[in-house]
Amino acid sequence: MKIFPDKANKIQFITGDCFSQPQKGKAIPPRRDAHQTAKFVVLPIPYERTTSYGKGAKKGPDAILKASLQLELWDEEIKKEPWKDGVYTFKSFNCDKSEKLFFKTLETKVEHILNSTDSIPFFLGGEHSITQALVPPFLKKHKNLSVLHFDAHADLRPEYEGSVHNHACALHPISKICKVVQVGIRNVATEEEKYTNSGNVKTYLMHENLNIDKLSSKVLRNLTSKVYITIDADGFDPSVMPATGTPQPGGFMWYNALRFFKKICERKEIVGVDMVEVSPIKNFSITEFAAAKLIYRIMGYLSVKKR
Ligand SMILES: [Mn+2]
Repeated sequence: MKIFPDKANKIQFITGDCFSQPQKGKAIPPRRDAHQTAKFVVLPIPYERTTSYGKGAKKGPDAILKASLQLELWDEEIKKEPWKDGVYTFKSFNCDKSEKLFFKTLETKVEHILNSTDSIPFFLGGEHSITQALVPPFLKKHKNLSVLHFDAHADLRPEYEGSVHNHACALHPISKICKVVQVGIRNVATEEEKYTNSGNVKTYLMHENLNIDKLSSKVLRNLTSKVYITIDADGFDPSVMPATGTPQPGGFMWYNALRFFKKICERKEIVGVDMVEVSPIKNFSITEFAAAKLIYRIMGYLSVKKR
């Protein structure tokens, strides 16, 4: 593994290697080489420009990191402490630039991470359009990659409100360059219907796929061997993750989603994950905590696997 040259970014751990800031009374000094040896790296990306309904996605990454302080390090389902495999959290990515420059520099940053570590990156959004910059570097690194898209919305519009980088278009450019398998979908616009179940896209509508075991078998058959997972908070039922910009009734319940992700993690090689569209509601922290717990649980599913 190459040395990670990003020296400015040696920050934000809990108990040495976990994915948040030092926890009072529990902090262990990070190992010097944590960023090279960590099995997981976390990049917060507080980007928000095109949210169309509820605002606040830019506050998502910090809220998730803060909520992660409340996680028990021993995971009750995994029955071990996944953080011990090493989790390195980067400083938040600077989103304060023009749209064009933002997408270009984010892609470069991801490429840099992939070229300098073998860690599995977890990205914290931010609005869903960031996925457009996150996936292409993975396609350069991995042959036979597909994207698992967990969302209430198909996000397949070629452009929306004058921007190709609108959150409503998040998956459109990706669907042109690799296979996309969508789950949780329960909101499709007239103009994007033609992009569902067409070309590289396989769409599983939520109401037609309420049996999670059957759904996961179908999804597994459609994904390639290596998988990038993009998780929009609104893929969950709003009772699980209420704080999100464009909520929709009737999404994945907590344990169903976990069972689903566990199967995917067991059967496929997961190369990267993003968790987007958490828009914190003041004094109502369940969404960011659920997101932190989900991320830690997915790390757990991956940590019990032999790579
Ligand atoms: Mn969505």
